[in-house]
Amino acid sequence: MKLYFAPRTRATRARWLLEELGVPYELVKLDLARQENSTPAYLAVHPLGEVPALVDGDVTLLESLAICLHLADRFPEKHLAPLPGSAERGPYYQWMTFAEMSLEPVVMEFYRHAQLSEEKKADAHSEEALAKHRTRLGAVLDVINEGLSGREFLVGGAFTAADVVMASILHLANTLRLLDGQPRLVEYVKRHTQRPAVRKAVSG
Ligand SMILES: N[C@@H](CCC(=O)N[C@@H](CS)C(=O)NCC(=O)O)C(=O)O
Repeated sequence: MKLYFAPRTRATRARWLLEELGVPYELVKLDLARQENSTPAYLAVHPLGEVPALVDGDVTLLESLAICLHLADRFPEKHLAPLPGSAERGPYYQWMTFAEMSLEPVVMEFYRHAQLSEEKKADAHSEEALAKHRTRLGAVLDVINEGLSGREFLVGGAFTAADVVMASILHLANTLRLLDGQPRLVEYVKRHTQRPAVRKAVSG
């Protein structure tokens, strides 16, 4: 397997999962600042020039969520995904997609806002939009907080790929100081980002 990767991007979640699985893979690092993701060679792999992309045999996969779902299923003996049809499989899909479809978009609104100039940040329209996003974010975080009530992991009492995806996005939220007032979520992020596989996934 070959993972196309760039540091501090959504590709880290795929690399983290590969490290958790402990399976061999080739890492192809792209320097986004040098636009190595815009070469004809890479556009032939990912037509949008985004990372990650995973080549697994004859199949090339785009989308970090699809890559994580695929990798966790591909090595069932590693127990990083509940089996299809099991009671835990539905909640597993739920948390994977909740992280990607409900949490990530609102966190990205704050990420983009943080990149604005001070002048644009102070703009009334921007302030108003941010207030709306803050309400939405609070509601989304409350759902996750409730889901983690009395549990260490999202699904079935054990670490799964759903924790990789959720903790990755919550980690970004935490660096943006969006988890202030959510101690359970901060603790969840800290616990998961201290895993040895994370250290390997962000190294070198
Ligand atoms: N939904 C896609 C989004 C991929 C994406 O937007 N990747 C960003 C990095 S996080 C990227 O490669 N951007 C290209 C660039 O910055 O030039 C996924 O989850 O894989």
